[in-house]
Amino acid sequence: MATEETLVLVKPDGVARGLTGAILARIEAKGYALVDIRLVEPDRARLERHYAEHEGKPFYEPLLEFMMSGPAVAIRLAGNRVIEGFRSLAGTTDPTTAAPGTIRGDFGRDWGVAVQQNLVHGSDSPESAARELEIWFG
Ligand code: DAT
Ligand code: MG
Repeated sequence: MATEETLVLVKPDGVARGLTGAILARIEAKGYALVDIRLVEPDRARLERHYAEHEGKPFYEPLLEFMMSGPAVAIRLAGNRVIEGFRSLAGTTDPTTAAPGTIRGDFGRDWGVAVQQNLVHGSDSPESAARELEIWFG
């Protein structure tokens, strides 16, 4: 057993489309523990910290604009190998080709939306999880 914590975000598209409950249901069905959860309206400064690794990339500005387009839900999630496990539940980054059975594959739209509208974020390593949990939960 390697119990660990990760940061999950239900992004503004997930909240706006009323999918928060469906996404939480999958997380809970897997057996992960909700340690903390809150509705957030992140400002630019917080998003710049969160997405620091992507600064300068072509999709950086549209990504920040999208993340400021409405409320999101931040979740501190705990479980056995939850960092890798949640990313497996989420599916690959581009929802157009994410596998069926994953959050992005089942709920991601394939028309008229950009890649950043992929419903969820999950930390990608123990180092990222520690850094991101500090940014969103202090
Ligand atoms: P992930 O969210 O799967 O960890 P990432 O960390 O590489 O993916 O990128 C962060 C977010 O940026 C991603 O959820 C959506 C957006 N993004 C990534 N690559 C993109 C691209 N080529 N075009 C548009 N948006 C992109
Ligand atoms: Mg990432």
